[in-house]
Amino acid sequence: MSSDVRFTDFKSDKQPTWCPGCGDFGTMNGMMKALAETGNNPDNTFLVAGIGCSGKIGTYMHAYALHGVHGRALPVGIGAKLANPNLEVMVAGGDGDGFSIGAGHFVHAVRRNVDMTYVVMDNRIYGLTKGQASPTSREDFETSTTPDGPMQAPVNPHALALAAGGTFIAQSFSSDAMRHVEIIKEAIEHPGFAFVNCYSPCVTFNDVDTYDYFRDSLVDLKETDHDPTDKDAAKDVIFDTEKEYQGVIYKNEASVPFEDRWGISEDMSKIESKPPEGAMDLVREFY
Ligand SMILES: Cc1ncc(C[n+]2csc(CCOP(=O)(O)OP(=O)(O)O)c2C)c(N)n1
Ligand code: SF4
Repeated sequence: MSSDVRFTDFKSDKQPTWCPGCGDFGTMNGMMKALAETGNNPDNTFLVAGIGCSGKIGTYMHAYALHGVHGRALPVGIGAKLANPNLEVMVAGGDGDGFSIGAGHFVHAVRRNVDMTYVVMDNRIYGLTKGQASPTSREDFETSTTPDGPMQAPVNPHALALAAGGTFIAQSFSSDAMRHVEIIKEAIEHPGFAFVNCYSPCVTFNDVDTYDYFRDSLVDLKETDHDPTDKDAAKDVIFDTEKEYQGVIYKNEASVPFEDRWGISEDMSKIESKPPEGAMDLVREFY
């Protein structure tokens, strides 16, 4: 891997169509910086994006990329990593993509613990489809389709991840650029499935979960005595509904990625084109 890669090497030549001020700009810039600063380059990086405003990131970043099907980015990332463990795999998408239609994949991706990074660009709304409530919207968040709010408590993605055996669970904020980069770098370097929920405000459809709101309310775990290797301490943070936190909430230092546990270290993209000896005899046995 080249050491002189700059974060701008991860920028594609496409002009983002995100609204001016959208949190997704900061989230993406931080991801590119973190990739460059961890010694990655566009040639070894595979980015899988979901569907949504957030999903457009697959077009705006220069790397191997796939803009997939709504809620289905994670299994594609897992498959790619297992087929070629040399790839740096990053998956990104919105809170709708990850925690409603893709919720099943999220839980099972966490369980499997393949070495990859999952960044959820959480704006607590469906942006692309023009402002409906998402799974992380507040109970009383009024939208055109939920005039009295969703009338149910939001999903707690960190709790889902912890319950599924998550080995790296974190929260960042797109506007706190330095901390966002630090957290994503730690996620990339974690051996296993690293989940970072990033608050990425939607300036067009969400006038509640704004930059000002997050700036005023976020408590940085780095400035507290929080020990991310302590699961009980992580639970306290995750179930504290009175405060918003940023930082690494939980990290299992004994994490062994799925592919290392099961000896999947071969780059399958280099498999010879002819079948292994005896393979055809085996196939004929079942005719
Ligand atoms: C199978 C399927 N169902 C529904 C949609 C419509 N759809 C497109 S994006 C989206 C939700 C977007 O919200 P989120 O994932 O939070 O991303 P954001 O746009 O806020 O970044 C929906 C429901 C779709 N494209 N495909
Ligand atoms: S609608 Fe919201 S999430 Fe989508 S680009 Fe605009 S500000 Fe960003």
